[in-house]
Amino acid sequence: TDSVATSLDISRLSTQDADFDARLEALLAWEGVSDAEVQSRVEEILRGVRERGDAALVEYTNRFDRLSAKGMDELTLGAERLRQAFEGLPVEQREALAAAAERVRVYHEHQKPGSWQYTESDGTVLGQQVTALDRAGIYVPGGKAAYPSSVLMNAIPAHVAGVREIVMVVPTPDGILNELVLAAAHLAGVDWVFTLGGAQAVAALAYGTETVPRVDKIVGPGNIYVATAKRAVFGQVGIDMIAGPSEILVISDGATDPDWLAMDLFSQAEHDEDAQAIFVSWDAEHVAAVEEAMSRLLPTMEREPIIRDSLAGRGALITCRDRDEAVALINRIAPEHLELSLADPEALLPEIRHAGAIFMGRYTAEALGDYCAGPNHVLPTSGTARFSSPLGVYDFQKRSSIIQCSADGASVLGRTASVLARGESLTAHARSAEYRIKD
Ligand code: HSO
Ligand code: ZN
Repeated sequence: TDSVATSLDISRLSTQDADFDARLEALLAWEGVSDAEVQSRVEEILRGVRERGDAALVEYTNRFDRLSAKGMDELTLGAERLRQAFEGLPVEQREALAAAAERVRVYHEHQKPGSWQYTESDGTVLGQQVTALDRAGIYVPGGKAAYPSSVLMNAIPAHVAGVREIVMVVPTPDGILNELVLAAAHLAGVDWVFTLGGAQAVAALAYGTETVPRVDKIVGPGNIYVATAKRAVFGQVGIDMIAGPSEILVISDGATDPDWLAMDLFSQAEHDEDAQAIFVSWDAEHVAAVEEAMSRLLPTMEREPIIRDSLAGRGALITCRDRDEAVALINRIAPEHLELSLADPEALLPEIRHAGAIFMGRYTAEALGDYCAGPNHVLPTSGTARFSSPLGVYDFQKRSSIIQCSADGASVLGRTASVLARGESLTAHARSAEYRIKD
């Protein structure tokens, strides 16, 4: 079996190795690409759409997606067309999509924060009012990364948040429409779809054109042109995180079927060559068994070349000393997806401080969460789980503070405000407060 074991190209690490830290850091390193050439092309496209609106949109789209549209009407799909896409699906797909959408909706309903207020003894009321964005824009990539599940994950939280209008853009290179993507848009409550992509689609959402309504926030993944354009329009509009490649970290206690674990690792690796799959266990024989399963199963995979590149480039099998070392590794890596393939994941949970989504126990494959468990699959990547959270209802809402002073309250606050205002030499502030002081 020696030749089988060595046929898998993947980093093998042990926390005992002298060079462990350096090798782990090298594996985790991810440079968000920033390219001057791309930057200047994106700026030109943004300017074109800002200055010439629909005409520029049609022109860029015809050029980049090889279309021959004469106007924006040919690049616009309304609610009726989305409904048709849904109704045209084979019943099995229709039901699966609807089941997933419903579970995602119910989960996100739980996230809805309430407005709150409290009344002080003098009658002054203080509080916070939560409101939804008026309009959200969702970018859906075309081609091999056009995931209907991602349409649900981006649009449903917006819908649950109470966003009034949801606008989606999706490129259709060579005019090819993805009916599943349109059906998902229908289920998720999308109002309009424009078949636009790239920086021109981001520009349309950010600035608005004669046809495309200007949105308040743009979410959704995209290629380097889309990411660069989103960064450039940030400030004009809100944006979500700029996602890096997808990652999974699987921890096992030695009792999970190695074939299951191998396939869980492959399920992330198959997303793209830059995706990262890492396996950790304190049971060295188990690590070897997972490696054997990976070698044996890899040739059976449809996306074998992608998985192979991903594992060779950024994958790792790590043997550690014990559970405590495994927990320290988790918190250091701050993975996007964490699988705790253990008998007692609850025991570990309180110690997990940084992870986008935590999959508890042997039965909870990440794939279930990717599609239909309910939580969002748009998660912080590249260690950003240290400071950010899954996409959620809260990303489509904002808060206003509420202050309502009673006459007595204004009199008491007036004294404090007056002193501070005079300290800042702002006498209009001071006098405005002083008018309300009762003597
Ligand atoms: N694992 C991906 C989401 C996805 N998986 C979509 C399948 N389709 C990023 O979290
Ligand atoms: Zn996935």
